[in-house]
Amino acid sequence: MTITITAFERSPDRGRGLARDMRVRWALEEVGQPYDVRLLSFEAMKQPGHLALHPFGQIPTYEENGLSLFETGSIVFHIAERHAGLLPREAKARARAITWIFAALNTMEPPIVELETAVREERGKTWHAEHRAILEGRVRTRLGQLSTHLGTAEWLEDAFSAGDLLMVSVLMRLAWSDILDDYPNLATYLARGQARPAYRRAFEAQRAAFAAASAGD
Ligand code: GTB
Repeated sequence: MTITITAFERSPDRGRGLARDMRVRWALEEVGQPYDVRLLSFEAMKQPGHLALHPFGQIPTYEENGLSLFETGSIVFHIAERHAGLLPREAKARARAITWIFAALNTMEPPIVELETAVREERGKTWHAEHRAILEGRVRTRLGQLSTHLGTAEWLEDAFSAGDLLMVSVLMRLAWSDILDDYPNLATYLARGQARPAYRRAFEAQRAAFAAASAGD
């Protein structure tokens, strides 16, 4: 069984782990599944060949034995369901871990991405500071709640799960700011996730792909 994922040929973050193929690479590394990567230019992502795999013309996609998937939540969940290591076996613990997948993507990620987008795209506007403060307030509300839940625990539930993988991946998106400094247990949680050997392997693979694509420049 060969698994093939897609990723940016030249990620705008220069392979620093922020593009979403990182989540899929990390999940595959956690469960010990080898994978191939098809690197795509921005133009190729909008061509019919890729749109047949991903209706929105984005990365990552996941292909395995005639199945093709898009959306990192769905892909990570699929991997976690089929291989040991990312979801507990016991039914209630498993349901809780799956809940954290949705919480990371539906509750935490939208305000974080909204803030990041505003900071990137609205800087010159006269109302930017006011809008930014509103968006940052929403992010801080969620971070405060998450921080309270986590407390002194290592992971969101008893053991590391796909929910933690996605939550850490979402919190990484605040790396451009110092917001997490105000939530020390979340900063430690993020560092704990990024210290996992599977994360390091995935990060190195993504970085190497960018370096190889840029070698001839
Ligand atoms: N909901 C989808 C999922 O989770 O799979 C979102 C997929 C998505 O946003 N893909 C982005 C993409 O293909 C790449 S990850 N964008 C190109 C397009 O839409 O045309 C988003 C991303 C890109 C770059 C950085 N970076 O350089 O820091 C960070 C995140």
